[in-house]
Amino acid sequence: MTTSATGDLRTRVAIIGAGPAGMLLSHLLASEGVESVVVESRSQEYVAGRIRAGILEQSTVDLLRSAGLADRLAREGHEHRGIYLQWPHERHHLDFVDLTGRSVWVYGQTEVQKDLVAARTAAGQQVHYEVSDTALHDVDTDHPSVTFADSDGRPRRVTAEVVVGCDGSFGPSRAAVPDGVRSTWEKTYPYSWLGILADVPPSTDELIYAWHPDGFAMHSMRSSTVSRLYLQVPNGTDAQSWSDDRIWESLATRLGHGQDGWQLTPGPITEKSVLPMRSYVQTPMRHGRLFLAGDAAHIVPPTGAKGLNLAVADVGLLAPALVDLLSKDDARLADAYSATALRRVWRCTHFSWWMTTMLHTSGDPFDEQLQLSQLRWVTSSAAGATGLAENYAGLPIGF
Ligand code: RFL
Ligand code: PHB
Repeated sequence: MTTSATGDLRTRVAIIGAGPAGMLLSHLLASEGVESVVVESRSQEYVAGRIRAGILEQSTVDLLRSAGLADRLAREGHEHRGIYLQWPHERHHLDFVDLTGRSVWVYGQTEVQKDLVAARTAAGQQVHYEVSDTALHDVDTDHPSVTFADSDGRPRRVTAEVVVGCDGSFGPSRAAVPDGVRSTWEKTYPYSWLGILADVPPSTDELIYAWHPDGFAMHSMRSSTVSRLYLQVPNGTDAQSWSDDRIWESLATRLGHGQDGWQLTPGPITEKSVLPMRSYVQTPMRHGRLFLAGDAAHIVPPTGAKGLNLAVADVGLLAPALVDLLSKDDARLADAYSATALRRVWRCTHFSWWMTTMLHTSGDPFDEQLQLSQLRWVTSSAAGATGLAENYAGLPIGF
């Protein structure tokens, strides 16, 4: 990388966004000798502190391991064999290891992000935090660039051979694909999640996904002392309008406190927020020398635990494609990137929609009977259970 007297930078890959997709991409490229510069609108602490995903699928763990990023995950993550699916008076365990030979890990996105930042900091990666006015230029030429104002307000330009948009759903990259080229698909669901973090040991050994006439509820966790729980709430709900007591009472009802002696233990709530549910896909995931990865190209509702895993899968495909393109002048993987990545994106989009619509109540009694019928099938038929397990524990990278 070179820096001119005016502060302009030249690198091979300019990455917009220092979330999991952007930081993992810079790591994988560096391990193959391809340098990059990352620009991020938020502070390092803000990005690492955002409470988001909690489940890593097998292929994500495999990729982090092979990239040398899984030491703490091996020590502090918790491997789970499966999940519980339940509805009033019935709880069923789906054992993914028995069904598919694959498992999942409880390890928060906050921890993945800290591990990525530690590895990139140790390697001297250049990341510009707290930038503003990020803009993409000349992406359909072979000298694209990104301009921004650095944290002191100074205008900067990074000129690269490739720009990768890892800037999530609010970043400028997806709109840098011209209107006549891009297609978008979108669905907004008529409900949201109220999520809490609580300083209390989980009341379950593995995650519980619960259908209930009052609405969906889920019991997840972050560690042996921290629980993460969710309640279906109407769109537009203000998190602060739900008192802690009301949250624990609703969780107890929907998760079946007292059912077969199972107890939900409440505890101090340390974080409360509302998460809208949306599906979104933008195609193609490449335009000229601009590539999109992660939430910049697609959003899924969290019910299938796919958002972070899909971002990692994109980057797992994109890194070798860019190495071939830039170091070997071989464009085959780069040319195939969008179509290959979109196969998995649409699979996960369908799975996330399927889990969401199976478990959230809409108030329509006909739909409720279909949901219960589907839940009975998924938990009693080997074919139904295996289909869910295969999608949840994750398809291999490159599917
Ligand atoms: P990220 O993590 O959103 O990172 C994008 C980064 O780009 C930065 N950025 C810019 N940088 C420079 N210039 C600009 N103009 C920029 N605009 C934006 C942002 O500040 C940010 O740091 O996307 P990435 O890397 O693709 O990773 C994707 C995952 O973060 C995401 O899929 C999951 O977290 C989704 N998700 C969840 N997934 C789950 O599997 N389970 C969950 O429980 C879960 N909870 C969530 C979530 C996503 C949420 N968002 C996006 C609203 C909860 C929330 C609140
Ligand atoms: C979480 O722990 O935050 C979590 C787990 C599984 C999901 C969604 C969120 O499906």
